[in-house]
Amino acid sequence: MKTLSKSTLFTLALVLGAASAQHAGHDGATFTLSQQGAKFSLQGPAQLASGYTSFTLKNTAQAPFTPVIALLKAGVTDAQVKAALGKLMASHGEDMTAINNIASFVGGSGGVQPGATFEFGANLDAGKYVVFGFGATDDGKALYDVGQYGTFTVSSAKSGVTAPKAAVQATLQDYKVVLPASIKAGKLTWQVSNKGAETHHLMLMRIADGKTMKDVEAFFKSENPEQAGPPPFEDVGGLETVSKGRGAFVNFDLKPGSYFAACFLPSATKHAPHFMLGMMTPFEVK
Ligand SMILES: [Cu+2]
Repeated sequence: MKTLSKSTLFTLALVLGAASAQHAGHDGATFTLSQQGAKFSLQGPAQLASGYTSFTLKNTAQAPFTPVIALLKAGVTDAQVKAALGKLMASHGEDMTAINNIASFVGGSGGVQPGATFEFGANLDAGKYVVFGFGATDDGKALYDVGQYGTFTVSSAKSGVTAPKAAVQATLQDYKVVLPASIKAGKLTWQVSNKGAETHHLMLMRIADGKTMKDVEAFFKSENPEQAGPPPFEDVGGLETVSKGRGAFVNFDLKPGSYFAACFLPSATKHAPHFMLGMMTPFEVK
């Protein structure tokens, strides 16, 4: 009998693993980013059911992955999406008008490190969706032009999956983040709802021990934050880009301490990031 090579066995294990996951009634959708040299590839299901879906965004590439998922308005083409994203990049991320006109953001992550995975869930309407990495390579190529771009369709058939019960409600408004003043430590499911008119995200920052919200404000108000020393806070996770009327579920595992929740997305009309307009709310984890 011919011996199977190691790589054949590995491939076989992947195929069997995928099959058993499907047969076990796996109800989520996994999108995996891989990399070969300067080219990326984004693999995932072509079709999903509508209703609640949990997404797993997996980074097997060597660079951080910033995946975002959006529902396209009927008839919008990939070329139109890329043109709108091009305008957003040309404005250094400040003008979301073109992309907001054709797409409704469902959620995503601001940074999945190599080898890491990000999970979130959302209610999906039927339609055509895009999933893409936002940003540029070191030599200035848009990530969606080097393979970090994919599409999938959501049918009108229902997934039948119910959304998880959230322990924390966080509401995004123009321009306010509303959430409980005190949250229990440990892994909790958060429901993030965008009740504003603009596109928002939710970023969670832990304030350094011994520092306060006053230090955070002073840091942001300093003339040159890059030279003001290390920030008095650290990024502990978040949920990327959710359009008006949408919401998502995400788990955060926070240790005790002082935190703030903020939105750093830009207001094109007010020429300021949302946190400068009030979307920055302190909270305690106990
Ligand atoms: Cu915002």
